[in-house]
Amino acid sequence: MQSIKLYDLALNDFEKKCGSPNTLKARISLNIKGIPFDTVWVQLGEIPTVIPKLTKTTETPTVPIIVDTSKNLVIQDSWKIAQYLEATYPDAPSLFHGNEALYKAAQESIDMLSMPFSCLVIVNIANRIGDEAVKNEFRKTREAMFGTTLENFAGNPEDKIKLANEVLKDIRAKLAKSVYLSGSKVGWTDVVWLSYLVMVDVLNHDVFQARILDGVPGDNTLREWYERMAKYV
Ligand SMILES: N[C@@H](CCC(=O)N[C@@H](CS)C(=O)NCC(=O)O)C(=O)O
Repeated sequence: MQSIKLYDLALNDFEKKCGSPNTLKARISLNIKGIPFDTVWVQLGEIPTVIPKLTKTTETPTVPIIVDTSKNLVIQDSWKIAQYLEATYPDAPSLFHGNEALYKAAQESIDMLSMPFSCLVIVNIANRIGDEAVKNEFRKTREAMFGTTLENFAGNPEDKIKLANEVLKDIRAKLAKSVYLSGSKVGWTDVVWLSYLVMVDVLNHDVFQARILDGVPGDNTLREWYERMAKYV
């Protein structure tokens, strides 16, 4: 049993595969740092009861959280988890390479570019997020947030694949020149992009493999990086 526990989002029928970009950020960060941990899988419907018991705050309950039992510490939010790991394990491979502000800004830009990737998975998430009551609640809250049905929000998959590949042009160009998106060493930009791409791989596997990873004939830069990063997922 490890002293660090990562609370991650369970999806129906996925046999302990993580498909949430937020929890993936925490998972990949722990793995880059080489910190052993146990995963506690939580259903979406359990988050409001399980998480506040641990965080003991009034903050809206979400995953990921990590619990460090050796220090009696609970940290909520993927960014705060990365900051905690960076500060607590300075000798392990770095996530921010001394420039946290730059990486925070990079994440904000990537989050804004992530829409076509989310569109490619939203209906699949809605169908796998828990029992019927949880699925209905997920659909209701998201449709209220988007102001339309999930299917309308998802739109035409061909359009979203095209948009996703447009967005990835810069990423491919960067990877043609450097081993990692963060430069010569792996870092937070790799963590964030990998999290979004693994989400699509887990939730829309065939489209991801054939149309995104191999989306540009003759260009293997993205696939080679993705395979290089697989050990951190
Ligand atoms: N800013 C947070 C966002 C976390 C978040 O929204 N997590 C989702 C799962 S991906 C969640 O727990 N949602 C709870 C709910 O919708 O009730 C982070 O980066 O950790």
